[in-house]
Order: sequence, then structure tokens, then C-alpha cells
Amino acid sequence: MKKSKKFFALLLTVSMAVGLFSGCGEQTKDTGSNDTSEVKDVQEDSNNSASSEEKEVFTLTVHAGAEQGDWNEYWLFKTIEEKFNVDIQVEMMSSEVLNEKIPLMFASDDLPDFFVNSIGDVSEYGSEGYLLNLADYVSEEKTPNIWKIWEEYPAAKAANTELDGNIYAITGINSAPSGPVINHFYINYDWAEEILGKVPETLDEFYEYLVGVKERDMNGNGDATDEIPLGGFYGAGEATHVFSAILGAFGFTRMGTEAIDGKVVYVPAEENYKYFLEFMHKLYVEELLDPEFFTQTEDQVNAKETNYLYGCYSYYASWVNQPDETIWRQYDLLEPLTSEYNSVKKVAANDISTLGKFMITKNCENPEKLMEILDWMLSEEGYWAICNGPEKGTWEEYPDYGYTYEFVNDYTITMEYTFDESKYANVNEWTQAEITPPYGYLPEVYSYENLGAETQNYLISQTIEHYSPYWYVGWPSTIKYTQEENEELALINTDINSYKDEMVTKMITGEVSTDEFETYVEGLKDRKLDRMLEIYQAAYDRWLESQ
Ligand SMILES: [Ca+2]
Repeated sequence: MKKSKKFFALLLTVSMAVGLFSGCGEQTKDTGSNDTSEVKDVQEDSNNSASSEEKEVFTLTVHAGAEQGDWNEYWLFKTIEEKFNVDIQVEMMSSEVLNEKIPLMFASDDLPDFFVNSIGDVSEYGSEGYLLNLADYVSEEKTPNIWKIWEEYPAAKAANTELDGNIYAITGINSAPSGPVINHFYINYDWAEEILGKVPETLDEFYEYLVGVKERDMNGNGDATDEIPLGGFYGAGEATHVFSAILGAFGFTRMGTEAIDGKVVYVPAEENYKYFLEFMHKLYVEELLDPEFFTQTEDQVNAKETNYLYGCYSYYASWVNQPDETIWRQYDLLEPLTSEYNSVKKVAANDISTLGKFMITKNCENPEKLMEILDWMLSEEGYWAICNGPEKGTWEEYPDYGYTYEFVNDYTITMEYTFDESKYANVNEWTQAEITPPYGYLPEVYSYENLGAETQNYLISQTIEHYSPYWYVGWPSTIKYTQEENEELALINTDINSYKDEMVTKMITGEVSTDEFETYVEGLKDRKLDRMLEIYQAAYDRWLESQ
């Protein structure tokens, strides 16, 4: 159950940005392995034989789920082979097998020409010389698309650049207007209208709204006591944690480390966090925060959403857990709140959202050719092919299959797909089996709010309307750490997090008074808070210098 939830969540995060489409809809990890020797043999055969039509062979090792068809037979790879006059030999295996095999492949120097998607520690394999520094192969003349992306989105280049200055993997990007979103915080607009005559804009109005939900029979079931003003659970990730949005009223956008005016702070140790805890304590005592917030699971939270009990909550989209359209449409994104502690409206945003990964090994004899293919993947034509498969009428074998589309506005399109419905239950199954790898495997530049379903249209347009004007990058994802830093941070973070979780819980429930906040901060310092901030500050300063 848990696994499928996670899968669903991932699917949603992805489809949120990309639309309903299949190849652009799923990340997979699963079983199904292959024998390496087979691929090697094929390669040797084609190298030695005159019947190879002089097509240069490139080997690729990748993990793929059981529901994915043979990449060697994918429409996409056939298209690439034809376009570039190459023969790509794909060796597929499950992610478990790949994870086990990768270190051995590197240790024994038994490497394919290239990899896509994840293979573990790219910076380590790169610095050891197994992966090529792809920056050497990028130029305005030879790889115009990569060049253009790096010009337009310096963060895309920064995300790929390791601390040694080299680039061992090149990614694509999601540059769609709603791409930067980290968390969706929902409030019932109809209820707010009824209670306040407006949607709350300040922390005080937000509090009034919560009280109103608590006191009235907002869901109209005749029971004025079943409404829970603020839902959620403490263990949620940043994407679905209600703290993420409420902290905005106190001047923070991240739940952990954040850079404020160039100074790195640990948010839960900041003075305003004390006022945040006081606020949350008040909500807890007055039962405006779900009384089960600290004990319940995600499934329980989802069930309460389904049962139309919550006045607000964070989730990937309002329609995920709510089957009734007239109900989920009442919930919309709450714009950032201001308060006596903070007057600037800020919504947590990512600096860059990367897509896919492409790495070339030192065993590749013609990296220029692979760079040409990679550059094409990052072109507009490449995007349409990778993300959408064949345009209807262009596939010689099956001219009836493929997509058609229409522009709704500059950043919105609607799409339709035709495929063999006697063979596949949905477009997703079809593309995974025959057309192209799932979204996120290959680098591509995704820039449209590629809409297949009205629900996604709703989500994305609301994100653009309510969040985009207030995007704020509190902690860039392109910050890099050395191996030593990573190791030290891992130790300190474990210590600090468990203590912070314990104390934050106690201060919200009242077991420990928020008057003890300074003592708690001392406790964080005993657990090397200052050293942690020193490391983060150094990493941040390095990042700043590289901009
Ligand atoms: Ca009720």
C-alpha cells in the first residue's frame, strides 16, 4: 500500500508538470534483467561484419521497469538510429540489479559507451576518470541547443557542474511556468468566503478562518463538530507538509536550512520560529490543528481529505484524494500570508528542476556523435519525440497512431493520442511498451504546460496565478558539497533532526513551554548546530561565487 502511494505521488508530481501523457508520466523501478554478454556479442558481431552497413554502434546500459518494453524496439530509438545513422544497443536491467552492478562495472572497467538516468555518484566516477568531462564537447557550433540552454538558464549549467569544475552529466530542464513549485497548500475558498467574506491574506485572518471552520458545520452534514480546520501529519515531506506554507507568514520558505540575505540560517533555530511554534501551539490547544497531527499516517490524512473534513491541507493536487468534483474545486491554493513578523509574500521555489541525465564513459570512441544525439534530445524536436512519441501520420508503419495537439495559449496545449486500444488499456501502457522511456529518463527541455486533462489544467493555472508572482528560492538545489562535507553533514543532521523533531513536537503540544526556546537552541548547539551552519555557509558562498 505504502509503495503504491509513493508511486502515485511521484506520478502526480510528474504529471502535474507534464500532463497526462504516458512516456511523460511515470518513473519506474522494477524487475527484469538481461545478460551483459549478449549485448557485447552483438556489438562485436556488428563491428566485425560487413553487413553492419557501417553503422557505428553505441552501447547503453539502463535500468527499466518490467512494464517497459524493449528499448531497442522503441519507436524513439529507431527514430534516433535512423536520424543519426547509428546502432544503439541497449542493455536493460532492473534498478536493483543495476545498483549492484554499477560499482563492479566501474571497478572492472567494463563500461558501455553511455548511461542515462541515475547511476549513483556521478561526481565520484567522473573525478576518477571513468566519465568524460562533457563541458569539453559543448560549443555554440557543435551543440547549439545545450549552449542555448546554458545561456538562458545558468542554473541548468550550475546544476551539472561539479566542484572540480567539470560536467560529467548533462540534464534537461522543466522550464514550465509552474515548474518551480515545492508545496501546494490548499484552503477552501467557498468556506473562506462564507466565514471571512474573502480568502485570508494575513496570519490573523487565517486564524479567524480556522476558528470559523471549527465552529460551524461547513461541510453541511448536519454535524458542526466533525470539521478539522488544519490537516496534515508531522512526518510529511516538504512537498506535503503544512508547516512549509505557514512558515511563510514568519518569513521562511524552507523547513530546514535557508539563506536569508546571504546568511545561512537553520530555520528551526531562528527567533521567528519561536513565534511560529507559539502560533502552532495555539492552534493545537484550540484544536484548530488536527489533534492527530503528531500520530497519524499519510493514509489517515488522505482519508480525512476524502471525507471532506479539512479546512486546509497540503497535497499534490486537491483532486487526488477527493472524488467529488464540486468539492475539490472549492479548494484552491492559498497565496502567501503576511503577519506582524513578516510583510513580504514569499512562496518556496526551486531554482531549477532538472530532467533526465546523460553520461558518456571513457570507453566511448566517438563522444562527439553521442553529444550530437544529446544535443538533439535537448532541441524542441527532441522534446516532442521524447515526450510525445510520433505525431499522427508521421510513423510509416502505423500512420494512424500518435499525437495531435492544439495550442490554447502561449504555454498551454491540449493533446490527444491515438493508439491500439485493443492492446493497451491507456496511452501510458502503449508508450511504455512501444514508444519511449518514461518521463525523467532522458534529458529534454520541457517548457509547455502540456495539458491532456482538465484537472491538470486547473492545478497548473492556479499555481501560476497564486504562486508564480511570489516564487522565492530560499535554498538553491544547485549547491554542491564535497564528499567530506556530505559525510559530516549526514552525522550532524541525524543528531539535530531527531532532537528538533522531539522538541518541536513537545513545544507545539505544550509538553515543553515555548519559553524554553532558548534552552532548545542551546541543545541544538550542543549537537553541533554552529558547525553545521559553517559547512552550509561555505557551500553557499562557493555557490554564490560560481553564479
Ligand atoms: Ca460538519
